[in-house]
Amino acid sequence: MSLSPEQKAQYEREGFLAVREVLTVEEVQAIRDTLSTYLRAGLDMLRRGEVPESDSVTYQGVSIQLEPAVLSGKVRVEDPAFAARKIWNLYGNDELVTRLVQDERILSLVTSVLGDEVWFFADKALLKPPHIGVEKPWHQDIPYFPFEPKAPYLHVAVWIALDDATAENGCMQYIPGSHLWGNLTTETTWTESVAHLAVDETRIDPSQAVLVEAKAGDIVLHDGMVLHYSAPNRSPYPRWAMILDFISVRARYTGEGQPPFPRLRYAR
Ligand SMILES: O=C(O)CCC(=O)C(=O)O
Repeated sequence: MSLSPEQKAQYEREGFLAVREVLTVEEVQAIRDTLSTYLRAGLDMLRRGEVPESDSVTYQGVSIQLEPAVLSGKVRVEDPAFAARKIWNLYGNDELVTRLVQDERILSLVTSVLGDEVWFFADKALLKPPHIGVEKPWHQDIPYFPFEPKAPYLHVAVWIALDDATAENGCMQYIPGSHLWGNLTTETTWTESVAHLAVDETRIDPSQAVLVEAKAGDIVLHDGMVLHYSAPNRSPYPRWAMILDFISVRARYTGEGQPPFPRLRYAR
């Protein structure tokens, strides 16, 4: 499943690329079931009408962040699987996601854009539940992470659609070519209880944004410097996506000591 020369050139020019039908319906369902199991167990208190004091809880090493409307008590959700904004840190805690990170199809896509050797350093699923899913403001990814330089072609996010993602339920939006504009990250902003690293929005013309609708099982690759955004979900449909973050071993780790991440290769 490596990229064709045309796909690679498109990715390098635009900073993102949709690759269709990578995971099967059954594989997507298995990931959704796994996430639902953690969400239902980790947020079980919601069924008793109790809301955690802090915006995040940890269950079996997996972290879960509530949607602001649930945390504030404004909205009560029957099924805890549709109460969270984000669930992360599954790699190493959950067998299915740990295998997914090492999946040949995914490593092949990642190494076609980053080169043969990479670190896998983060997983997260962003869940945008029906009606209450908040927006993710315009941002670049690398400024969030302990790597230098903040430059293109080092980090790739593998964004896996676990539902059909549409304009209505908050699909991804990108400004083509913006991965070449430098580091525009300026300050921390908030969507109620959720913090974000925001960019200088005077540099963004949202009419230039390309909306990338995706079917469940499609993958969208994006560069760590490309400007991207997703709208709030006001629709009755969930928009779950799993995101796996990889970085080239050419990047410099700025945390303490050696990078504590698995170093992965794809044998072509
Ligand atoms: O899935 C989303 O809505 C946003 C994802 C995102 O911003 C990211 O992967 O950096």
